[in-house]
Amino acid sequence: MIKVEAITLCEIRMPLVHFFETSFGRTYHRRILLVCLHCQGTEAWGECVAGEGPHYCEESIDTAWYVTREYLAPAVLGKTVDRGRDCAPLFAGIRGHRMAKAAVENALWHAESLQKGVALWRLLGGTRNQVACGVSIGIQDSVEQLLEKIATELKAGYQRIKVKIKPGWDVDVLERIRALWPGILLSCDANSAYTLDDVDHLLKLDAFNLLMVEQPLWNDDIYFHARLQKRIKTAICLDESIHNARDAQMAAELGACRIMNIKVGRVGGFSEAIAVHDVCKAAGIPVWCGGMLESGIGRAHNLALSSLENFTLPGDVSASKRYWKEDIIEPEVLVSPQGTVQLSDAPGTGRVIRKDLIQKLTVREETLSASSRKA
Ligand code: OSB
Ligand code: MG
Repeated sequence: MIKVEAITLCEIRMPLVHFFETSFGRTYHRRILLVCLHCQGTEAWGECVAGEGPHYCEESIDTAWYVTREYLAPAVLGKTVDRGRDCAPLFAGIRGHRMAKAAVENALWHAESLQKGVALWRLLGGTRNQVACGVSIGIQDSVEQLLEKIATELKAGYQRIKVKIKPGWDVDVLERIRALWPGILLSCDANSAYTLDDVDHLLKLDAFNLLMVEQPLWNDDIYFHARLQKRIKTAICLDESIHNARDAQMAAELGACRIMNIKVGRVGGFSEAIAVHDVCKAAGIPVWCGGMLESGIGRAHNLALSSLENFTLPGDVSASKRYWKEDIIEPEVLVSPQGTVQLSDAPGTGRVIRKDLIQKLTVREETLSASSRKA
């Protein structure tokens, strides 16, 4: 039994070690909403992966703060639940805001794993304690800089390189990469930067033996990706357009992709992420875990999810030090020279939350309790 007595919302500001650029813009620092549930002596944490603005999806850290404070926290405060899985039904009357919901739900799963004294990855139904890691490399100021970054990550042992593309930074860039590394596992991510007018151009990607091209078309589209997948040989991977298990089923039935990326924030929490995983497994579609430039809390949750059976491709789950000078968990996420992360059997995520450091990074904080809401 988990009783949620109080919830602390905490916004931290963390500068990135290196800027991260996608087809929708460049990020130099992250504003991250952390959610801490206070449950009879247990403190459980979740991370909201929404960005600073509504660019990857409709949510932002400020919409997430608002909806958590006004709707999600009141839905769980003072409630007693048995399991993290029981969280989603409490939010049934609240539409959308999946990243905000995921932070609360995932914290409840964390609470459950701590209370039961089991590893979170086992609670989620994971079957492997070693996770394969790839990296996502943003658009750089020059191709030379990108090639240098790829060389560094390959030397570190990462098993798959993904590069961000957009019109004007695509075919020529991939040509330069393949000239140096003809055999590496390579993919690209357009973050919805193209339209059907670009199909002939997108077909040129078939020359590069890519593992996949991620979300080439509109963020809210499945149907036209199916039309494109009929023409392009490279496997399409959907990211932005998959919000739940029904979307995954539709994409599978339409043939809109041959690979899927699962981000627990994008689908609203661990229970829906597991449901998407199961749909893909039944449809024969391999999945991998996406990343959203998470701090250690979200990073550890992504690793736990990646232990499920059908996560057979390397995920965007990489070391803390690629993003942060100092991460807010201890030990931070370390990647082996073989490009893997070892999952621990300790309760929860096997990491200590560095509350001292969180305190230093905090720019706003508010604690809500069942009694304060009634006032
Ligand atoms: O599409 O995967 C994406 C970051 C922000 C928004 C969208 C995406 C990304 C990444 C980051 O690729 C991957 C990571 O966290 O390492
Ligand atoms: Mg993506």
